[in-house]
Amino acid sequence: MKANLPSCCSASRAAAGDDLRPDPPDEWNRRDLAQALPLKPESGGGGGSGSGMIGLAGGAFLMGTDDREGFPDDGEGPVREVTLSPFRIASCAVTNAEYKRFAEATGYRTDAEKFGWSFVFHLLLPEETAGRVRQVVQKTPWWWQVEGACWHRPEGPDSTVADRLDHPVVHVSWNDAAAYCRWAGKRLPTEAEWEYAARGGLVQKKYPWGDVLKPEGKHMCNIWQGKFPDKNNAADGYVGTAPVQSFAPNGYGLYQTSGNVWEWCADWFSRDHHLRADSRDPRGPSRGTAKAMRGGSFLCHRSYCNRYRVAARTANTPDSSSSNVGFRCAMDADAVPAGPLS
Ligand SMILES: [Cu+2]
Repeated sequence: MKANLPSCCSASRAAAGDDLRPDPPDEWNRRDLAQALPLKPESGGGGGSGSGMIGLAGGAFLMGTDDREGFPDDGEGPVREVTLSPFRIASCAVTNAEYKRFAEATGYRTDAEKFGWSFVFHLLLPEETAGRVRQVVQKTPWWWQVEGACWHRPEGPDSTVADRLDHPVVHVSWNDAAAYCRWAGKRLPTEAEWEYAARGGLVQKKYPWGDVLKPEGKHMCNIWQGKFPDKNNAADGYVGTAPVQSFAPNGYGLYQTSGNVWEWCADWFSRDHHLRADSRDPRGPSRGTAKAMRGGSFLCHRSYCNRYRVAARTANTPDSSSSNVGFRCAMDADAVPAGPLS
């Protein structure tokens, strides 16, 4: 199956097969890559209690954008009024520590574990693992298919999340995210809920904090600095993921709704469903081939995809996973969380 998706931001399992090409492009100097690695942030390795749920009142808000910087083809516009019921949403993306508790409690195996591989962004790979990679995605050759990569071995067999327990879990598919939410008595946010929460109470601003990417030169999120895809100078402090509570939260108390990791939403992705959808608690089309993701990731760069804007969207098939996609949980306002995470 060939899914017609905005594809630069994360790699799809649908691309595995004919779209994969046998070799990483040799123009990428391995020495540069190796130098980039020590820039990966160290973390306290703490528990990373990202599960705090924030109650939001809902009501009417302006969703989408007609911004000239936006991507009309992604269905970002037009701006329309959407009305939401009250709901709750997590202040942070689900951490490795939290996902570990889930996996240990249930024995759940993620799609990446079942397939035996996941897509890793090339700069994150240790030299030795990189040497074993035989497949990269043809059109987006920074995505390398790494055998053994999964949420607890994010760069393949020789890696671990032990020093990143407070980072967002990655290499989780939509299926894996939904399974976690079910276990926790929660659910994924709808795209409308996600965007309402990510805007943090601001009206039609480009980012969760306003219209200026770096107010007074200050980095507000974990995205790409440098030349994509081979030189990330990590001016914001991070080459890969950052701990979930890095950078200042938005007006509603949500961390990192721009950058760090893409976040799965409940909805099937459609470029135009919202043109004819109900404006009250919209849930996306009833079927589709790819699930919506929001927020952009540590790989987003203005020159390339500029999808860390709060109205930006992308999508991937529900079984796809990569090193820059995670999720945060939501709940109905009156629901009671289950399990040890409550
Ligand atoms: Cu992107």
